[in-house]
Amino acid sequence: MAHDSFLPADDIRTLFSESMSRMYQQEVPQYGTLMQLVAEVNEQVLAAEPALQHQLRETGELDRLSLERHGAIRVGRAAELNMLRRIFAIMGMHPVSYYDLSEAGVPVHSTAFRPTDDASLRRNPFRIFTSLLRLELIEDDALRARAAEILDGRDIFTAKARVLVAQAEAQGGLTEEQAQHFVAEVLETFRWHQHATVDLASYQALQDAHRLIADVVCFRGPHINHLTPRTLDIDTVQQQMPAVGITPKAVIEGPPRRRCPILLRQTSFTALEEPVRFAGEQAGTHTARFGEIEQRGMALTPKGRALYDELLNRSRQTPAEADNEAHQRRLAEVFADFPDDEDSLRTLKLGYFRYGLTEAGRRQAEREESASGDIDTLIEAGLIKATPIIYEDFLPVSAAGIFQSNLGGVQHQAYVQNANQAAFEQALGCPVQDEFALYAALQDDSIRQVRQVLDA
Ligand code: OOG
Ligand code: NI
Repeated sequence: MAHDSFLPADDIRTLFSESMSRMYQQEVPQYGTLMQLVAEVNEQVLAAEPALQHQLRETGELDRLSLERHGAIRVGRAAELNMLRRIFAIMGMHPVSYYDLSEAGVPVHSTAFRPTDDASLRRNPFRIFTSLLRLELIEDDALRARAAEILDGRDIFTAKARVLVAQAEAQGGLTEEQAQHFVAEVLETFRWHQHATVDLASYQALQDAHRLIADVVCFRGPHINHLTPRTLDIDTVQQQMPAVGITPKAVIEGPPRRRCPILLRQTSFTALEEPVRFAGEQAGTHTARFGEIEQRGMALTPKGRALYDELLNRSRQTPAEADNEAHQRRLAEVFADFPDDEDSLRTLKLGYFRYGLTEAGRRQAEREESASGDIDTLIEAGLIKATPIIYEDFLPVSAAGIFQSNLGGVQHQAYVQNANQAAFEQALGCPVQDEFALYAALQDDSIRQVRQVLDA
């Protein structure tokens, strides 16, 4: 079959993220309310900042502004994770980074499936933060065996989804019609199931070991547990959530508000208690699903990330602040040590930048005069400009904060056994990509391109 009769992976991802959003807004009406609030606040920001509006229009981001940027699921077995890798690959989403959450008392390790090249990120950066339960962290032998047995008895994928995945792999893509079927079948895996697969007593035993274990083990599938639209002003949305009847988690995770935003700030409304039918028709409830928002800034180099981690640790040395305003004030004080102007961030090599021609640079290139000097000289000469590369990944401390506030806020101690990237990759069926290498490649490519055009 001719290659051009296939729907591009980017378009399949968009079909998927849009279908998922529709499904989740129906399943969790509060999420629809959050989406509305986010869209309203984004409108207000754009009205107040015409320059930002102009910039977002130029970069083609205005249309998809308030739409989902990521979601998250948790699976129980290696084979489930492995199949997800194949499914997400068809949508142009590949595993980037390894996150060890056991350190924060959550018995999972994770990756983010996301587009990795510039053009695809621009089309639709939708990602799925995907966690694999670490059964070996369940201490009680009998309970661990029972959990494994329950998980072995389920298939979270439809038979048709399996057929379509095999077909996509064999053909090298899917036609539009096949892609529509594929997305509909894959969506089934993320659907909420009101009927648990176990009785109330089994649920309770798993819940007592860790709420997350019960969430992963007791249902037919790994229901999408949140979706996350992009906000232009996370502080305002956090503040306004109660007014629209939704309860925000206590604090915004990540760095404080800054002139030059770095990495990722995120917050959520706390997970809902939802009615569940257990085996034997016993009634009960389960708390897992929520809505989140995110605001992204510049990707940091390993040096910048080390400084971020150091300052974040410093801010956590005293007991947590009860409210977000106090938390943000403390963060801002500590992060005064993190340079907050683009020039310093770039020249100190704390952040990644994309280099492009200025108007003057373009004119010079047209005249076919060659320029000389290193990047800094070319910037000083006004021929090229640097713009921050946006962070596309996640932060383990923030992720742990999101997990925790949606697991009833109970803090668990760190597990003694920790990171096991090799076991994760074995389950996944391939290595995860290194996020720093991806950002460095984007930066280096942009440098190579301007140099070539300027003949510098
Ligand atoms: C995932 C929590 C992590 C984020 O945005 O950091 C996450 C989960 O609760 O399963 O989504
Ligand atoms: Ni999230």
